[in-house]
Amino acid sequence: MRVSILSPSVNLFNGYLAGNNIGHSSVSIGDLVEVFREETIRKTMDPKAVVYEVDAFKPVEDGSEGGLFFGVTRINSGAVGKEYFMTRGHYHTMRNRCEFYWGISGKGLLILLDENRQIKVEEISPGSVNFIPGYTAHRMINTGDGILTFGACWPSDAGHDYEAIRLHGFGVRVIKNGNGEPEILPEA
Ligand code: PAN
Ligand code: ZN
Repeated sequence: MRVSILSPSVNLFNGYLAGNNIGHSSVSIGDLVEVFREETIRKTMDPKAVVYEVDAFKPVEDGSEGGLFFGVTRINSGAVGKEYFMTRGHYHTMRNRCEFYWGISGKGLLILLDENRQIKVEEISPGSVNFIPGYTAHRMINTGDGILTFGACWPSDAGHDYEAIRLHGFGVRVIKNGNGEPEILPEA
């Protein structure tokens, strides 16, 4: 029997994914209308400035049952006013679908919001693993001075629902306080 060795097309060590079935997306200041508390400040910023990028490895068809997707997100260091750069955040369209996140580089906070609007905040750092249960919206925030890079693995039929967050928010905001430390404030 002959068994051939295939080269893996995904390498996690540098936080970038490349190869077959890997898509890339980039989210800039101009895309994040009314996502940050200080919308007036956001409008004065360069709309082309990149807030985060996602590489997503989709080895099965989007929406298919039983498959998994694997992604890497890189959030730049920065803020809109005092509010740290963060992902838009979402529920999964199929609400019971779970996900793993894990830290690759940098540091940040993961905000988890369930459908009863109960909030949990978890830290993420290189090597940390966070489980996101079903029925729970998730947003990652870069509270560090460098790029926050994290991995994610989620079911291929989960889907992304951004609308519920657009309408009702996350309940909290994470800002840099006068001591340069992250502070979690209730959403105004
Ligand atoms: C992640 C996120 C990624 C970008 O792959 O999609 O970090 O965040 P937003 O989708 O909220 O813009 C994931 O949670 N997938 O399900
Ligand atoms: Zn998700």
